[in-house]
Amino acid sequence: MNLTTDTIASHNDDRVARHRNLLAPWTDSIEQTESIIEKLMAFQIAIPSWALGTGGTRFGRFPGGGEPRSLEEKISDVGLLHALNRSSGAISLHIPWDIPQDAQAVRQLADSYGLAFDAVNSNTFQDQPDQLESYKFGSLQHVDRAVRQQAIDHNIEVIRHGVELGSKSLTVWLSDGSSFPGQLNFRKAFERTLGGLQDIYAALPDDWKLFVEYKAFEPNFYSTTVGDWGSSYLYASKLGPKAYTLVDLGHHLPNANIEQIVAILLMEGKLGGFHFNDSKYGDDDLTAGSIKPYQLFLIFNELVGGMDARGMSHATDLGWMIDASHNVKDPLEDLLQSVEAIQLAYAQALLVDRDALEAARDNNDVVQAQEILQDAFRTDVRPLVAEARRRAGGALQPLALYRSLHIRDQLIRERGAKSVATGL
Ligand code: LRH
Ligand code: MN
Ligand code: MN
Repeated sequence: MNLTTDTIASHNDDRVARHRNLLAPWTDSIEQTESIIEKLMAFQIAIPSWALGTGGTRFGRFPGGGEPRSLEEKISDVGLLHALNRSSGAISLHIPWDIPQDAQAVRQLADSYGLAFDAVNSNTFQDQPDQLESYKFGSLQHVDRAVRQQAIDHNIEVIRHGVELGSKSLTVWLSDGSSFPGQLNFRKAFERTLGGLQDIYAALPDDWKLFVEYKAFEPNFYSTTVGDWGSSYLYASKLGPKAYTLVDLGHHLPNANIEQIVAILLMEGKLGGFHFNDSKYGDDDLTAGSIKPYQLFLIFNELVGGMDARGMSHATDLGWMIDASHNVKDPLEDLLQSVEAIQLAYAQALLVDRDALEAARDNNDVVQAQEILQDAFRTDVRPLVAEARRRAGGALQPLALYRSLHIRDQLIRERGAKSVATGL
């Protein structure tokens, strides 16, 4: 599906007068406004290849039709999102759900849409039909050396695919853990897992990063071997300077203070990237910002403050990615919503008066500190995000344009009503 610049221009022409009215109050503080718009234009959020189909739950799946049937069609879907919002300029692959047959051709295709390849992800949480050993009792933690070696070899194979595509990082999420007390020797499981990660780390190219993603629960419900940011940090520290912690917002125990975790990891130079989503109960993988938008803002507040303090670039120094699932929504619509929610939180965090906030903190002025944050959070920054999109060549209202063009109907006609994308 290709979206022409003319289509976007005519959509914008119809809306630009109203948009300019909404933007008018922002011209009073022109320097700050321009600086925020520039930062938003540079900010890209990677789309996971496995979020382009309807995910479903373990109880059922209700495919909406027109789902991508191949890696090429997944790239085309992300290309479409990027054409609409100019902020989804990367795709993250999950191997073996996505195996590039001809890496050069796949790379060229992505390039034609202006897409880069973000982190590649390994999968040792499912058994594949042709595999010798089973991951039923874990992968890198497994008591059997042969299982561990199979998982190590798989990760090295994933790095190889990533190198061919121009990716620069590997995300390792392990479902390893135990379901019942007594099942596992925690210390031995940790040591075996560390040994496996060390072998994978040794295979990383010099300019690559390894992201260790943690998760407190599921599919094991008693213990997880990389269960929290503390253990991920420990693995990353023991591995070396190319290893970092990856924070998936849905992987914490209820009410965890994620913004504090982010602040500390960033301070230690060990925050590598994000999987953005939202949740009410567990790893619900809902649209970013749909349940706890204030939390998303508070996380961005730490990111902006912490990254600026370390002189890091918001555009390049962290891996920003969505990790969501869609049971009842059109995946492409949901992804447009998530990207916008992330940009809004970022823009609001850029509004925070950091000097005033520090002064309030130093004076123990709790009320003022809270007011400063809430003032930024309650500001409607939608015109800024829309303006950044317009200047970058995107649509003022991506979702409205997507709907008015009946893109899902077109995809169903092209790919069929029963196409099902690979993924969870
Ligand atoms: C695990 C997870 C991890 C996987 C993805 C499919 O819950 O967040 O990032 O790779 O889901
Ligand atoms: Mn994740
Ligand atoms: Mn998850």
